[in-house]
Amino acid sequence: MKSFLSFIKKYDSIIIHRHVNPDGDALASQFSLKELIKLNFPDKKVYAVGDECPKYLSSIFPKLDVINNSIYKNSLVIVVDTANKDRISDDNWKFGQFILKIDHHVFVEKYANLEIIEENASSCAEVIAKIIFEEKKLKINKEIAKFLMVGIITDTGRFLYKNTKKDSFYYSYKLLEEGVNLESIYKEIYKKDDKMIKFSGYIMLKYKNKGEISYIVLKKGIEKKFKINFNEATSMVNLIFGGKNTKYALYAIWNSNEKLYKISLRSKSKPINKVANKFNGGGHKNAAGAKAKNKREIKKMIGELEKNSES
Ligand SMILES: [Mn+2]
Repeated sequence: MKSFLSFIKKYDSIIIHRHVNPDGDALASQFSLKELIKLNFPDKKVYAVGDECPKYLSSIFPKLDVINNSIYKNSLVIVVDTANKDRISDDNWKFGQFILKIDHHVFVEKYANLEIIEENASSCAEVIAKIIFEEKKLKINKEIAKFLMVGIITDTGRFLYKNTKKDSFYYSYKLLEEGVNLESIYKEIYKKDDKMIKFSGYIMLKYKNKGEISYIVLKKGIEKKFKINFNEATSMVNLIFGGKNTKYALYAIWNSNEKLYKISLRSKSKPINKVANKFNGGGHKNAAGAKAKNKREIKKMIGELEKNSES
């Protein structure tokens, strides 16, 4: 952890990246670090870059920075919440003078000069909170604490998922001590509009079961039918994961930009990240992502999950 600070001290310009299609934890990690560095080292220039923030989080996080590429060669680049380099939003990350990774995903590949990975942490925000509270000299404020809280809340599904551990509560306690208002965060994140409620209903009605697997392969262009965007239509996998006989869930949605199915996988007990690795993906033991070119590949993936469940 000491080395983390020494690198921050060394650079006047710091650019923070995270994964594509950012979730609450990716943005929380990015903006908490940005504000943390600005607060403790006011002379430094800090930027948070990447693709668009999803609508449901846009009231919580500030706007992303758009920067000139020439800044990179003298900058420290920090990549948060991203296990493999293909998932980093904005290819310019590699032009940084020094690359630092902070993550909590299962290790996939080394792409940074220095990697701080805590596989047992619920979220990348929890890793950052740990760094802050262990490094007693760092100042924190309510805004930073709020961002970190959002990261822990969203990655643990409000302290519901299996990645919720003692430390998740310990650091949440420390963050609440900074004056974070939990109720207002919940209100901001979990407000739903009617379109999303109807889309949720559709998924719950249409998903199928095969043995211990619950799955749904959404029709191409389903977003248009419900007047929602791709990001809103993605990551609804937990809706089909609750059945008492369900041990695995697979949620497939067509990504028309990449021309492939984006798959979310969940497992209640046995690890599925190895299955995800076979299909161009990766992630955690119980929650992972993968890709498939067509329905035939999705069938194969379901076959692999069945094998996994027998082994
Ligand atoms: Mn995360």
